[in-house]
Amino acid sequence: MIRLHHSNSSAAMAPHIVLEELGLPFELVPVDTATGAHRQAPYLRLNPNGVIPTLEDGELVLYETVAILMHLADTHPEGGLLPAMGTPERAQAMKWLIWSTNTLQATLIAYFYPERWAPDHPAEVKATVQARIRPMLQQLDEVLADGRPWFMGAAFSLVDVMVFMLSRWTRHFDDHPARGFPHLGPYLQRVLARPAVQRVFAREGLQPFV
Ligand SMILES: N[C@@H](CCC(=O)N[C@@H](CS)C(=O)NCC(=O)O)C(=O)O
Repeated sequence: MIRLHHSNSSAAMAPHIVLEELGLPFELVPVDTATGAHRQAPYLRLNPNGVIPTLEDGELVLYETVAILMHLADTHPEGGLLPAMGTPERAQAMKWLIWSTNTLQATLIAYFYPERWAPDHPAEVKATVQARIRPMLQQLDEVLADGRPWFMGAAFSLVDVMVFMLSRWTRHFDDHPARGFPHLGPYLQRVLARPAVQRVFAREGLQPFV
């Protein structure tokens, strides 16, 4: 049985969506961040970074959201969540997955923990993050401008899961949340409408708001 160490409305949303998209049996293991469970020894033994998510799949213990997504897609190729190995489409999907986590997600994290960057200036950190995120959202919007249904084209993929989750993290931005971009906004509604995403929102107790 696959076990996903999870908290609601966190980066665990991405593997949660993928598990639902693939229709796999899995167990959600709640990690209570309010009490700091992610920084205590039992969880740190699984993930020494003390961040969520972590996946257990048999003997395999895996952290890093995108690595978890790729593992699930690779072990369930029938789900078609990644293009075939060795193709230009696969290379582009890898590019976007890596960009999503090492550029978009890494920048967004400072918005949620601004005191870690400048303890005395959290408002300035949040403002800086929002300014830096804006061209990244613009970059996503430009890809979608040709009217493609999903980010990589005709097929829904792991890239959609990351773009959707991280776009949602901008929902409380002061001026330019992702949903306000002309192509990104309707696209996010398409992802939100997927039955697997709806099940995740219901289970995590989230409002249908991106
Ligand atoms: N690069 C990691 C980042 C994960 C991450 O930052 N998770 C957040 C939740 S969205 C977390 O656990 N934060 C708790 C903390 O930093 O104290 C990944 O993608 O798995």
